[in-house]
Amino acid sequence: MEPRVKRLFANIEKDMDEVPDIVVIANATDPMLDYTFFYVTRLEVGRFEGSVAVLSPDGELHVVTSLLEAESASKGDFNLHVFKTLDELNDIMADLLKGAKNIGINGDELTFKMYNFIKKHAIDEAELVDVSKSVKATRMVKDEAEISTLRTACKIASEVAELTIDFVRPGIKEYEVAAELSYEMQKRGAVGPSFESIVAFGKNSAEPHYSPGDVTLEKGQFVLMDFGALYKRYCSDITRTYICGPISDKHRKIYETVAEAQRLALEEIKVGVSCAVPHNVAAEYINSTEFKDLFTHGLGHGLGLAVHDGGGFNPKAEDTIMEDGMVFTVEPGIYLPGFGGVRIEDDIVVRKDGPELLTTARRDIIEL
Ligand SMILES: [Mn+2]
Repeated sequence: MEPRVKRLFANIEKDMDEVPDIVVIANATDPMLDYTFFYVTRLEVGRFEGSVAVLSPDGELHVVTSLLEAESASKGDFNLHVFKTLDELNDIMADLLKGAKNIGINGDELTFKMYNFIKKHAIDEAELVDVSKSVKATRMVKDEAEISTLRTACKIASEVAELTIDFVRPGIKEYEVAAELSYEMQKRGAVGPSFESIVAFGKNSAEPHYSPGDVTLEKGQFVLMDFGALYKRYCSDITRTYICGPISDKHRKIYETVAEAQRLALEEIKVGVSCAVPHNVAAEYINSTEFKDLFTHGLGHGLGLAVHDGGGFNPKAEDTIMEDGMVFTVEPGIYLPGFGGVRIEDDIVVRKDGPELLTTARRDIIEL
């Protein structure tokens, strides 16, 4: 019995009129993998392309995979079906889908090819129904095992963020810093970065999704680094903005405004509060300053197996109410085109009385 499967069906029961007989989660080819597969199987190692998980309301879990992944899959606690030939795969699928008239699928993360694969093996009268809303709600609330893994991913990123204070100096290039971030995270146990690192100097820091280039750091520039560690499939996501001195009044004002917006937003994070509130509080504060309209994105996003793991802090999230164990980023920013930008990003767990900070790197204004 897998408690995560039970939780998914409990959410389906709340969200839908009819509970499907089974839910089928299917991976296509990397990167078109449904991370829900790894959520329910808890498998930390292996790629599992073309693998399938079949979930039942009683919490039972079946996994179908090829011989290539048999060794990795044997570490899991579920009913394992390994196929060697296509005929064997067809037989296993027909057997697992036998009698299911109503089959739940994760429409948000299922490719058309795998949809047809499920349909091909289902009985003729079977109906495929989208349960992605319930999948998202389930994965949004992390259990303590997930939070513990996220804590390690965040610790690695935090240590590396503080390390950059020692080696980022005028003359270094953006891509050199990006390489150091990856190297230092992997030296601390990460399997790699959780996404392509952003390292932006000077005016480049005004582009929220900039890619590091052949750009040399000069005095009087912002140094914005947005990166994260991938650890046991879980992602951290941190942003620190330092200033290659001297710090001007303008640098200081932007930095302190973003820091205050983040502080105000963090005060609004607790169980029972709407996910729109922290964003609105941060945005209203920034809009009350000379930097009006320069905070151009949502305050944060869900974090877990994916860097954007469903849900977030933004004006449209009004109907999502914070629950204990939800994990989000909190990342206000101000972007001045042609000059530069500041973003400060931390990862938090929603708790009853306030946020639990997972990232711990220094957040005060730092001159390099
Ligand atoms: Mn982020």
